[in-house]
Parts: sequence; structure tokens; C-alpha cells
Amino acid sequence: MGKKRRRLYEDSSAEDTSAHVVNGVDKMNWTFESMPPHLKKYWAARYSLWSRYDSGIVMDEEGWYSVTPEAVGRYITDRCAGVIDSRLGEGASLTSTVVDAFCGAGGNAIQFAARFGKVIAIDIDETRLRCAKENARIYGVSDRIEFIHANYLDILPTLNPKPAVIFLSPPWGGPSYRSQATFQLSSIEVAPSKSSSVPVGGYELIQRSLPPQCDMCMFYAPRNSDVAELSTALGNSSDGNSGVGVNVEIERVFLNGRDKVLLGISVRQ
Ligand code: MGP
Ligand code: SAH
Repeated sequence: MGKKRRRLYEDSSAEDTSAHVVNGVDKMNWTFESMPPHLKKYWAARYSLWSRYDSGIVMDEEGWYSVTPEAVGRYITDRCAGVIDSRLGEGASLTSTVVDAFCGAGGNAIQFAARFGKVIAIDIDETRLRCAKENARIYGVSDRIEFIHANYLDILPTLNPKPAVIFLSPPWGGPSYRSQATFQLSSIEVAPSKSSSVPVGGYELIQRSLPPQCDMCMFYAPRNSDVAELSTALGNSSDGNSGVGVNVEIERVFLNGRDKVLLGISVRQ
């Protein structure tokens, strides 16, 4: 075998790739040997990312380094369902809607769909959205996920009724986030909505997504985030007239004894 790395949407005329294309997604055939050096550590973690990896999970490069590990996705889902059930009544999560604003390859959306009534999974990147669709099929939860190829900032004002949960896991600027002593929300830049030309930073992204836009907003943050800044962002709705109070919590999540991520949580009082 040559060392050629397979990509999503390879030109099928270029080589014998047609057998790999399923529902518009190239199965890619990632192997340890074919992965670029900076991604090899994620190959070793593949079953921690997806217990059904061998059933045909698809990811592109950004998918590999940003997907939420399965156990963390399950924990996040349980945490959100617990809040919604205690706020809205036992079992309320089963009929409630979660918006996964930056769904990527589906690591969170798929776990949410196993517990909530409906998931709206949004991604601006068509390739990753197709990965998420295929991965949801593998986990048998496609019927509870509505996939939307769009900019979350364009969808946010159209959400009616308001969802119970808005989950935010935007790009952090790649794996190099780790080289910053303290990660600031200004390192996050989300493409502007159609009505604006100015990118939206992490602080404003959080503020726009807080109650009353939902009952609960969760932000998936780098483990080296500035906790004080995160708490302030989660406590301050940009809708100054909403009169809605929130409780804020920051949780550190460990996986196999290793510090993984922070969860910033804002819940309507
Ligand atoms: P990591 O630092 O790349 O992995 O990301 P790890 O295994 O902790 O690295 P180590 O070698 O330092 O131990 C930690 C977690 O953050 C990953 O499991 C992803 O879920 C998440 N993650 C990483 N990045 C670069 C992003 C990102 O840009 N966006 C989002 N939403 N999540 C990310
Ligand atoms: N939680 C996901 C990973 C998210 S990575 C998982 O577990 O798989 C962040 C994703 O945000 C990327 O797929 C990127 O394409 C998407 N994204 C970036 N800007 C966006 C925007 N404005 N609206 C929607 N998605 C966006």
C-alpha cells in the first residue's frame, strides 16, 4: 500500500475510491500509518472517541482533534438532562430540544439524541455535517436529529420555540490552544451572521446564547481557560432588559485521570 492519505470527497475519477463513498462521505480508511504525525495520538484514542469506531465512523482532520470523547459526551448529556428534569419536571428532557450549535462530526449531538426528544445539529462545514449524519446513522439516532448546514448565528434568532438547551463547542483555533498559558475567549472567532461583517468573539457568542434564549446554556471550553472570564461571560446576558437571572457553574472534566476540558454552565433561575 502506498502512503497516500485519503480525504473526504476524493475525486472518484482520480483513483479507485468509489467503493469507499457512502451517503456522500468517503470512508477515508484512516490508519495509523496514513495519519499525519500531529494526528497520530488521536488514532490511539479512537475507541475512547467512538466505541463504534470500527462500524465505519467518519471524520476529517478537524473532526479528529475536536470531537468530544464519547464518555464526556454522555456525561454532558446526563448533566444537561438532570438540569432540565429538575427545572421543568421529571422526564421533561425526553420531550425537550437541544441545539448543538457547532456539531462537528457529531460527538455531542449523538449522545444528546440518546436522551433528549430532539436535537438540532448545526454546522457551517458541509463535510463535517455529512460526517455527523453518517455517524448518527451508525449509532441509530438519526430520527431524533435535525441537521442544518448553516451558520449558528443565522439560526439563533429563528429558533421558535426556544430550545431547553443550547450547547456551544466552537473551534478554539486548533490544537495550538494548549500553548497559551491562559486561554482567553477573544481567541475564539466565529464567522459573522449574514446581517453583519464583524466576526463574533467567544465572549459575545456566549452572551448571545444565554437565557432567555434557552433554559440552559453550556459552553465546552479549553482546560486552560480563564475561569473568571468564563464565569463573567456566562452570567451576563447581552439582552440587558431580559430581567432573567442565571446561576453559573464551572466544572472541570477528567477522563481516565487526565484533565480534559472545562464546562461553563448557565441555568435560568
Ligand atoms: P486536546 O488537547 O487536543 O487533547 O483536546 P488531549 O488528549 O487532552 O491532549 P493532551 O495530549 O494534551 O492530553 C482535549 C479535548 O478538547 C478533545 O478531546 C476535544 O474534545 C476538545 N477540543 C480540542 N480542540 C482543539 C477543540 C476545538 O477546537 N473545539 C472544540 N469544540 N473542542 C476541541
Ligand atoms: N462538538 C463537536 C466538535 C465541534 S468542532 C463534536 O463532538 O464532534 C467545531 C465545529 O464548529 C466545526 O465543525 C466547525 O465547522 C463548526 N463551526 C465553525 N463556525 C461555525 C458557525 N458559525 N456555525 C456553525 N458551525 C460552525
